[in-house]
Amino acid sequence: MAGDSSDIPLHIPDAPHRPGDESEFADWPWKPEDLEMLEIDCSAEESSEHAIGLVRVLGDDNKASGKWNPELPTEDLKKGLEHMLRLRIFDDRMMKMQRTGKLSFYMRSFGEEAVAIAQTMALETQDWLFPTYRQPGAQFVRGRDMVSMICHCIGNEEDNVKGRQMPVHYTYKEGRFISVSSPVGTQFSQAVGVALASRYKELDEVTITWIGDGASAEGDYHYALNFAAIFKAPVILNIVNNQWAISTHSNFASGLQNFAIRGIPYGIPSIRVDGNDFLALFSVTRWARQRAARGLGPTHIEVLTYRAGAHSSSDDPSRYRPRDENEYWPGGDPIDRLKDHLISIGEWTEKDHDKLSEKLDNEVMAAYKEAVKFGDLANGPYPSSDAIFTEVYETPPWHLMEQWDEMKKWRED
Ligand SMILES: Cc1ncc(C[n+]2csc(CCOP(=O)(O)OP(=O)(O)O)c2C)c(N)n1
Ligand SMILES: [Mg+2]
Repeated sequence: MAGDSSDIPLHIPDAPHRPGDESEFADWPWKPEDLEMLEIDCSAEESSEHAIGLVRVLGDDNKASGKWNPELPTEDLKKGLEHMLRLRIFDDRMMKMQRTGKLSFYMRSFGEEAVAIAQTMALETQDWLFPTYRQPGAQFVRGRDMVSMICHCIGNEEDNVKGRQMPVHYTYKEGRFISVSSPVGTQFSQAVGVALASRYKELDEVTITWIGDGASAEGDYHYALNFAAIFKAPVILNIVNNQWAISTHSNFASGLQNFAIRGIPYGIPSIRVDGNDFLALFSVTRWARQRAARGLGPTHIEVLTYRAGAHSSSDDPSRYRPRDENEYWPGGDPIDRLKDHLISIGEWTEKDHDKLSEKLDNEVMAAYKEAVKFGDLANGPYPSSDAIFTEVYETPPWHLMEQWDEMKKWRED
């Protein structure tokens, strides 16, 4: 381990497993029956057990039990399964498009599909979403058209942000899905600001935001928690601990092995939840929404999961972790788990699953064909370069006008 063998007299954490090592994760001691439902007006201290433990609903056999079981109608479970499968198939196709030069860059949500989908389904449509690039699935829940998402990823004429953002850095105004920011972490304090505005205006709106384990080492995370606690902002603050930043293990982002309990000293009730358990995620988020809506303030949630794929299309995880590590993750795969649950209650079959996969694959392919009618990456047409200067200022300041004129001259040459 680098921390033990280095000449530097500092402890430099290393990842538990590196390429060539055998991955090993300790078995989870947590069971769905462990934790009681928390009182809606509980204090931060009263949530300690929930921050140290793990809220689960689906047990090792994928049967639902325990006090946190949200008792969702089967139709909602099927809808959740469909959205998760849609996202996985969409991601796989888009990744292939990137590898064949049809997209410049891509990021998958592989292994984390439950997070944004279950959590957004637990909210109301007027609630604000401040996501990272790892929560595009929320848009499916809010009804975004896949053609529009692909046009954005290509950056063609129909891209709703006109090429100003990297692929997968979506923005979807109609669904209150705020633009993903490339500098990681900024959304966390912005979300608290919007939540405070909703409270100030006495609107029935809650804000949810997510940050990665890596980005939670930044100041933005701490400012957000402090402001949210002081002003009792109606906000749900999620840290998605998927074990990795890019090549940096989560033990580089916190001196603790637990991210949830960091909310307690700020005075925020904090819960750790199994991020691959659709039902547990739904339940914890619905509880946090009720708290926020009743004026009881923020909730801090660690979503415990594993980034099963590469960080992005520019990353090769086999350089820094065992290739098959995701297969050893004790939380399994979120799609398989909800699927097994539905099969166990007699509401789903392997055949239904295959049929749905085929339908979704056709949907994705048809959407891609439709999207390239508005321009492909190689040939365009692309948004006008004027878009760099438009729609930010009502009247652009003189120095931007000068640059704009310069660009126009350069374009004419
Ligand atoms: C402020 C800032 N620093 C560094 C980067 C480069 N970068 C992009 S994503 C990333 C890792 C983030 O990891 P994490 O927060 O755990 O999110 P995950 O990708 O695991 O979802 C880094 C270092 C960036 N985009 N912005
Ligand atoms: Mg991470």
